[in-house]
Amino acid sequence: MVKVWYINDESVDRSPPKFISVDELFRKTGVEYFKLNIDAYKTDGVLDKIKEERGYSYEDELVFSKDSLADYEEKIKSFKTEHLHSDEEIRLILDGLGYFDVRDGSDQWIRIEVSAGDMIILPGGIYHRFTLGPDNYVKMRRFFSAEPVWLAYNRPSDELDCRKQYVDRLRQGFVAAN
Ligand code: KMT
Ligand code: NI
Repeated sequence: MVKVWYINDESVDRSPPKFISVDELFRKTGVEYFKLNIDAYKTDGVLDKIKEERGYSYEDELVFSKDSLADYEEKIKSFKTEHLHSDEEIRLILDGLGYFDVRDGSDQWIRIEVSAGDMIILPGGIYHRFTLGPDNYVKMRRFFSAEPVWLAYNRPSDELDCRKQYVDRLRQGFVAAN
C-alpha cells in the first residue's frame, strides 16, 4: 500500500508525518501513481495498457540486495544522492520496500513508500533520490520508452533543458488528463 508524506531533513523533527494522497502528489510534483495487482499484472491487461499508451517498449528487472549486486554499496550510494534524469523514471515494485523522495515546487521533500504492486512514474527533470526499506531488499521492473541510456545528473543541474522544461510544467500546474 503506497504511502506519501512530507519529510523534514532535520533529525530533531519528531512531529507525526503529514500524509498526502497520490492525487495531491501528482498536483504538487507531476509524479504519477498506478496500483497494479501483483498476482495478475502479467495477464490482466492493466500494465499492457499503460505500456502501450505511454510507449514503454523496453523493460528489465532488478533485484537490490547485498547478495544480488556486486556493486551494491556504490549503487545504493548513487541512488540516495539527489539527482535527475532527462527521461521519465518508471518503476513497478514486485517485492520488498523502498522510498522514493521527490522535491515539491517549494523544494520540500515528499517521501513515497512503495511496495509490491506500486508503479510510479517520475517526470523527467524532477530532483529525487531513492533508499531501501529496513530489509535492504527490493525487486522491481524498470520501463523505458527508448533503449535505455540511463544517465543521472546530480544536483545542481538546473541548466539542463529537461530541468527547465520540468520547472515550466511545475509553474503551469499538473492537471490530470482524465
Ligand atoms: C534511479 O535513477 O535508478 C533511481 O533513482 C533509483 C530508483 S530505484 C532503482
Ligand atoms: Ni533516478
